[in-house]
Amino acid sequence: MEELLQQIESYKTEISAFEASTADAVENFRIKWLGTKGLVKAIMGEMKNVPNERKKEFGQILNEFKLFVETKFETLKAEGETQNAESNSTIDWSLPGDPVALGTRHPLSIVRNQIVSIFKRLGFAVAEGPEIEDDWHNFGAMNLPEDHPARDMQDTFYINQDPAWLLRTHTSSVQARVMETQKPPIRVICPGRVYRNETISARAHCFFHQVEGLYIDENVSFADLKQTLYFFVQEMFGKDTKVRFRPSYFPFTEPSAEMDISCLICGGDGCNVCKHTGWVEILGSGMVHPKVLENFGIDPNKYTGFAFGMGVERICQLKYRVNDLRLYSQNDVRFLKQFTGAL
Ligand code: 2NL
Repeated sequence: MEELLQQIESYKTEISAFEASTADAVENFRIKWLGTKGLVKAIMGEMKNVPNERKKEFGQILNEFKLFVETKFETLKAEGETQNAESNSTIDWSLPGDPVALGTRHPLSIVRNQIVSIFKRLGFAVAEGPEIEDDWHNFGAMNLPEDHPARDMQDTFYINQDPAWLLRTHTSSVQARVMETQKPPIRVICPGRVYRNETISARAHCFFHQVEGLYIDENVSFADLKQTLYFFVQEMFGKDTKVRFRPSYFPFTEPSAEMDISCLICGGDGCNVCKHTGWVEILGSGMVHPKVLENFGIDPNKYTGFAFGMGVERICQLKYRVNDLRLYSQNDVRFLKQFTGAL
């Protein structure tokens, strides 16, 4: 009997000291004390062990205790509700939200997308292919002789020598796969990453990005090549940009030409970027070599075509004046977050 009274006193001390900061804590209080398996029920169950002459006295103490617990519970509940009401009223729903930081597109992606979208408007389809290639699609089909320096271990990353598996050195291998599976007329552009065995520096990297184009049909002429690339330059660099073609050599085109544009930096007056010539080279091009057409069963007497290839880094360098190729692959946020182009 005395033990029970002591127990009730210590319960009362515990309950008086109890504070709830969350609605969950209030509910846990209810379950612990007032629940069907709670401590109030449990101590009431002790009534049967109390001697008859003290039952009346003890019953009164128990009723008081129960009321004490219920009052505490109501207080806790009321406190929680006023807290809620207060915190609701302190929220200013008209305040602007926390800004979500937007990422930026990689400069090479921006420029690649611009190039691709210009050629799409001219009716070119986009084709992609594997970065790991065989010797035929990368070199053989493109009319590169067995002893061509580009085939050297010094220049190309070989995965396997014999048979040769390698990292493509240009995206022409994708056009080769297009010619393999499609009949003329063919109009494709092939954007992608290519690999060369170079020592990394500001001006060279072991991988870079290209967009190559191929157009094969009846009566495709060098004039078509010039006008198509001229249109591209005007769209890409602005209406005032001038172009010039210089004779060149590639094993896969004949004749071949490199195209220069008037220097964007100095407007042709002469600066470091154009090495004081007023012109900067932006792409290589030419009429598809008859041997290349024959390699895919396309009759060079019926069909002709032009092709071109450009480096995306080079064009990006001109548009954004990036002076070190390594910046493109270092993923330094301070560099990347400067490019806010939408494409
Ligand atoms: C350059 C030069 C060029 C091609 C790429 C090509 C593709 C086929 C057939 C013939 Cl399937 N040619 N591609 C032609 C001329 C030049 O790229 O300096 N690129 C950065």
